[in-house]
Amino acid sequence: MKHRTRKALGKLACGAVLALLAGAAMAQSASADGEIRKLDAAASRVVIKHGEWKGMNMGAMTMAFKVRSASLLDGLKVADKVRFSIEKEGADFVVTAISPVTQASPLVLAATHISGDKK
Ligand SMILES: [Cu+2]
Repeated sequence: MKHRTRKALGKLACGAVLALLAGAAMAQSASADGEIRKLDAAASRVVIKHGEWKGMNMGAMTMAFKVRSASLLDGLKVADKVRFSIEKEGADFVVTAISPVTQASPLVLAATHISGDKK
């Protein structure tokens, strides 16, 4: 009887560890801002220059990503500033979402407005 109880507990603990590992794997996604350096829709790849990325433990670099679907690259072009999300799949970083970031920041818009008022 005692043996049985211990075995059951062992199984339970093992399940809990697996759940924790699964949770850690799912947490391997992040988003960042970058600039498109290269587009290859046919190969579902994109090369993005990104700044320091603390969440992913990376310094500033230019790196290649797979994209989940080539259609994610529709309407994008080299030199576009983008915000993108990635997920780690094995050894690959896969882009799951990517969209252009508008060039004019609120600060620039404010400056334009002030100079406009002076006229
Ligand atoms: Cu990187």
